[in-house]
Amino acid sequence: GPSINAFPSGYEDYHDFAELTSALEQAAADHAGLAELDSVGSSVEGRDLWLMSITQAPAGSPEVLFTCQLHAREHLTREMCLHIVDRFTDEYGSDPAVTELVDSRIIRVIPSVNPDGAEYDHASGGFRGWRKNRQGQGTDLNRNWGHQWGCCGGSSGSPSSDTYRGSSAFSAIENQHVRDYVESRVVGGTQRITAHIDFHTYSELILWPYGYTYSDTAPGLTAQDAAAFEALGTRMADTNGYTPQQISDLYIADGGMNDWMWGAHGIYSFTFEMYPRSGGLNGFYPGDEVIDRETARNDEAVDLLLSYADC
Ligand code: ING
Ligand code: ZN
Repeated sequence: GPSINAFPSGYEDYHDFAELTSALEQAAADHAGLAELDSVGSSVEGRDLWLMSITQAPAGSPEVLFTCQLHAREHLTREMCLHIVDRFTDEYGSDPAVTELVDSRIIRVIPSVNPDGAEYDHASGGFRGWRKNRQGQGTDLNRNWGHQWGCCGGSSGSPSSDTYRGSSAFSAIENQHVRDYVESRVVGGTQRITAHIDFHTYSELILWPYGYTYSDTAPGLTAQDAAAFEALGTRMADTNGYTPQQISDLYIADGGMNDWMWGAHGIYSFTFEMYPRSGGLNGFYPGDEVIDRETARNDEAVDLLLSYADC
């Protein structure tokens, strides 16, 4: 496989899989009745795909999903999801905004959709720059979703490619489990999840569907829908300083998670590309001194999405 590179700076505060697991178990134990830890299934190598649910809201309240680390090397996103878990548990009852949201929303957090790739990337003393999962030569989990899968560009049919789309839509086991979970939230014919952010690094962007086409309208995406995405995306960007745009304004990419969440389920689904704004391979490995600042940077945007979730 690819060679191992030295970390550019301090890395100790990032959570490896064992540390992620114990942090989530501890948060659930410390906040029984507020936070519940489940697994939506196992990765190719048998690691749990953890799901934390946080709520004090009545059953039937709007649900909002946060997913992190579809891409192995995007380690800051795992810390982002952990920060969301910590904030909506530790600050419940003391921070008024947090309390109001937890009282009226069901918050769902999947901190690592690709734990195998993350462990592989994270070799002792260095990193590999690994993006995909660990099934065969690896599938790009953000090119394997089943809305217009492989239709249009930005993905590859070659298993050695970094953007390999897999042998069919949802051929990646991790995506099957997340798909099945999202589909399980269709209750009485209604999808309970109304909004979603998929966190990636890097470039400091807020992105919305579709990625498979340059057009801002397409089957299932009216001009009114496109305007709603742009309005909410722009409002969130005003809070964190990211640049708001449609996915395909960055590049055409088919099989992405946002396209499926919107196209198949009508969920207001965004991608946040976190810190830094630019960089080469080292852009995936900021030192751990940025974790607190760059995760808290998204607090207001997360709150905005949660408060819009009944629209
Ligand atoms: N960027 C995303 C990627 O998967 C993206 C951009 C977002 C594409 C949403 C498609 C849909 O290529 C990174 N850094 O992974
Ligand atoms: Zn990514």
